Amino acid sequence: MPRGAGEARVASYYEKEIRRDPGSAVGAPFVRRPVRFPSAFVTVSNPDSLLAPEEVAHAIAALRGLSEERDVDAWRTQHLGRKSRLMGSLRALGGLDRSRRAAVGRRLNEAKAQLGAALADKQAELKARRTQDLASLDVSLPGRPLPLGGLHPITRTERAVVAAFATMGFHVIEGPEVELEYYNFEALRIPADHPARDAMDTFYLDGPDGAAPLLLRTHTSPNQIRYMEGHEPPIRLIAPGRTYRNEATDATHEWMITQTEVLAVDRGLTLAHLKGTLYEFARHLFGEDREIRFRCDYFPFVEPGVEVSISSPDGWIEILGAGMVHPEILANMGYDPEIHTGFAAGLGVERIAMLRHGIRDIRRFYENDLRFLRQF
Ligand code: FA5
Repeated sequence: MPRGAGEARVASYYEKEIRRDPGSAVGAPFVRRPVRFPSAFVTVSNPDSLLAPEEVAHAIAALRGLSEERDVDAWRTQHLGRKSRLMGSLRALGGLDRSRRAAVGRRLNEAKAQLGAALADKQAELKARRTQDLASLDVSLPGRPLPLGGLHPITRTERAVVAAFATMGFHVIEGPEVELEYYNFEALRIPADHPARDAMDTFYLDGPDGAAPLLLRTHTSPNQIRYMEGHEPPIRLIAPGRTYRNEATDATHEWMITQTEVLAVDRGLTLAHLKGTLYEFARHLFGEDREIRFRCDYFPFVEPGVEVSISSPDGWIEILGAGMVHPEILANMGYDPEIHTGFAAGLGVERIAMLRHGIRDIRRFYENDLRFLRQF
C-alpha cells in the first residue's frame, strides 16, 4: 500500500496465498502480501475523518432509546466492537502528526469512556428491570388456563349421526359439493322442467364453454348415484356433507345445510327395514321417549316417499326425507329391481342439532357468535 505524507501507518494485514511456481513441482509455499483494509479501519490522510464528538452524542442518544438486551448487544458491537469507528480511529492514531496525536488521542479516549459509561448505565437499567420483573412474579398464583377450542355443534351432531348408523353396519363415503347437474337432478329423475327444481334452487357455476353445467349440490342424494354406478349390492352407506340452497332464511331454514344421506340396497329390503332403521337412529339421538312421526311425502327418486318429524315445544320439526329407491333408478344402475330393492334417506343435521339442544333458530349456528358456540 503506498504511503504518502500524512497518511497513517496502519497495522499490517496480510493474507496468505499459495502462489504456484510453474518451474517447481511443489510450488512456492506461502507468500505474504498486503490486502486492502476493511472500511472500518480508518486511514487518516484527513484526521477529521476520525470519530467526531457529534457521532458519540448521537450513539449515546440511540442507546438510551433501547430496551431489549439483544439491541443493546448489537449497539455495543457497532460502537465499541473491534470493527467500530472508535476502535478504527484509535488504531489509526499512530499515523497522525506527532503534534496532533496527543490531542486527538485524548478526544478518542474520552469518547470511549463516554460510550462505555453510557453502556454500563443501560446494562444496569436492564438488570434492574429484570430483577423487578422477577420480584413481581408470584409463583404461587394458579396458572392461566389456555383457551381451548372445541368442535362446532353441527360437527358434533354430524358425528353422533354417523356413530348411530355405524352401529348398524353403515360405512361412510363422501362426494363433491360442486356437483354436475346430472347427478344432482337428472339421474335422480328430476328433469329440467320438473317442479321439484323450484324447491331446490341453487347456485350455478360458470364452467368452460360447452362443459356440462356445474352447481352447488342441493342435497347429498347425488352420492347414491355416484356409488351405485361403481358398486354392486349389497350396499349400506351414509354420506355426510354440506349442501346449498338458494332460498330465504328463517328460524328453520338456512341456505347452507349439512345433510347425511343413507342408502341400503340388498335382496328383499322393504319399507319395514327403512322404518326400523330410522326408529333405531332416532332412539340413539333423542332417547326412547321422544315422539316420532312418519308421514307420506313425495320425492321423484323414491317410491313410496316419507318424511320423519320429531316433536318439540314448537311442534313437529321435519328432520328427514326418505323412501324406497325408485325401481327405474335401480334399473338405470344395472340392478334387477325384481331382485334388489333399496331404501334411502336424507337427514338435516342442523334440524337434528336444534332438537337435541333446544335451539329455536337455525341461524344461530352460523353467526359465529362465540357466546353461543361456547355452550356446546
Ligand atoms: C332432500 O333433500 C332429499 N334429498 C331427501 C331424501 C333422500 C329423500 C333420500 C328421499 C330419499 P329435503 O329437501 O326435504 O329432501 O331435505 C331433507 C332434510 O334436510 C329436511 O327434512 C330438513 O331436515 C333438511 N333441510 C332441507 N332444507 C333445509 C333448509 N333450507 N334449512 C334447514 N334444513 C333443511
